[in-house]
Amino acid sequence: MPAKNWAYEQSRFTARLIGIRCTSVLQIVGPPRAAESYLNIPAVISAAEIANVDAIHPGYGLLSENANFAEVCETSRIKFIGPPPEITRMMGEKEKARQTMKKSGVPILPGSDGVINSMDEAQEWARTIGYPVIVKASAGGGGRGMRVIRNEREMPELFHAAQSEAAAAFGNGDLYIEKFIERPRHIEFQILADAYGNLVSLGERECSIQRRHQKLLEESPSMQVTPHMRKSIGESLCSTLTRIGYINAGTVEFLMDEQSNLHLIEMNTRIQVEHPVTEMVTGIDLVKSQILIAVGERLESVLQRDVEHRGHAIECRINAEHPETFTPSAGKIIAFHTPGGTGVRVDTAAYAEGVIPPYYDSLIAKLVAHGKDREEAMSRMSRALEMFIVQGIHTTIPLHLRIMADPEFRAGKFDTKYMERFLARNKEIKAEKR
Ligand code: MV4
Repeated sequence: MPAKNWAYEQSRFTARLIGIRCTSVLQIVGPPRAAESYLNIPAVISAAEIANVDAIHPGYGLLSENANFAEVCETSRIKFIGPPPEITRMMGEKEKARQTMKKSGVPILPGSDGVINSMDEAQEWARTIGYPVIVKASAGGGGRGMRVIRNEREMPELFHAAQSEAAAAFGNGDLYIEKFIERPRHIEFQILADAYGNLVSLGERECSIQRRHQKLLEESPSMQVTPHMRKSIGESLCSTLTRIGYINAGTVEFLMDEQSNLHLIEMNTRIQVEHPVTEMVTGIDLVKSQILIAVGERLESVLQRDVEHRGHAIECRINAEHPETFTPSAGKIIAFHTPGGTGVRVDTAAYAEGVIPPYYDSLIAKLVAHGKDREEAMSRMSRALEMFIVQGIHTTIPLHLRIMADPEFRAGKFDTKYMERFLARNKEIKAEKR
């Protein structure tokens, strides 16, 4: 099983612990290609019925934010571990989500009020907001259907490009427009909500270290978020999400501008790959919480006043990829040895002699280090990366070792353009060594 389904794997353990019937449906869900198995709703439902499961934890990608799937689960009397389908559907319409959050005072970027369908409207909004602006697909995500527009002359071409890309990719050409932030940091807030209107905010994660919209390393807390910001953003998120009846774990994405202001951009209604850093600093098991919430338990053990943020945690995504070219590296693992020790956590399903199939995301392990402060987390991470042995396939371990040693990273001076700079700089380092 790909490690990207780790939340699913974790949930199976928890389900067994709390006495829910739980079976691995992976053998009967279908052929390896995701389109024929994990993304095939009838195949998943059939497998779940054959296995007589009570609930489905959808993991991270795949059907985790598919409202239709959540509905089919409910009509099949299988509990979908996630928010009600109406909420998933609304949050999937990014512009609607944005307006909903704006109404209750969560800070959003200056931008259009609703979707824009004509170029004239786009020109008008851009003049009001001021260039540069960014047009985004309302049904989008992961950077598709987005264009940065720097002046009025570029608008016609780029507006139409974004529109046709969105229509082709999502079957929906709706666009909205926002002020463009030049060098943002990507910071997201974790929340947890039960079915009785109890909400807690579990602080933020810094996720700026990414390449082509794929995160590589995440940490919590963010060095740029003050206790006051954490509290005030957390409170406004909790009140908004209570009002709309949000249930389950949820992640709210923000961009931080150069003046350290946070602006909401979108919300994810699933648990995310990087949730372990929040678990490490808060001590709260998020996947277990999701399951307990789904079976109707109250969030009594997690009161906002009891939530503590202890120390610092960093996660390195160990991908089966070449560390320089990032080309996927499928195949048989020859040797596999995971590090351990105080403050080190490894989430993986990989093992020696196991085969990494070419069909899925390349994430094979998450290496998480926790320490009393960022320095200690970094030094534990470096040591753990050095001890981690994976032979037979390429991994991103050497890349993470370099990042840990990078003065810019160590100083916490980064934004979403960090990896571009890092990779340019490290080519030179290698050339010098040769
Ligand atoms: C932005 C932005 C700058 N200004 N919005 C990219 C993916 C999508 N979720 C949002 N994205 C961005 N939205 C405004 N108004 C820059 C990005 C962006 C980005 C955001 C987070 C992490 C990495 C990124 C890489 C390139 C662009």
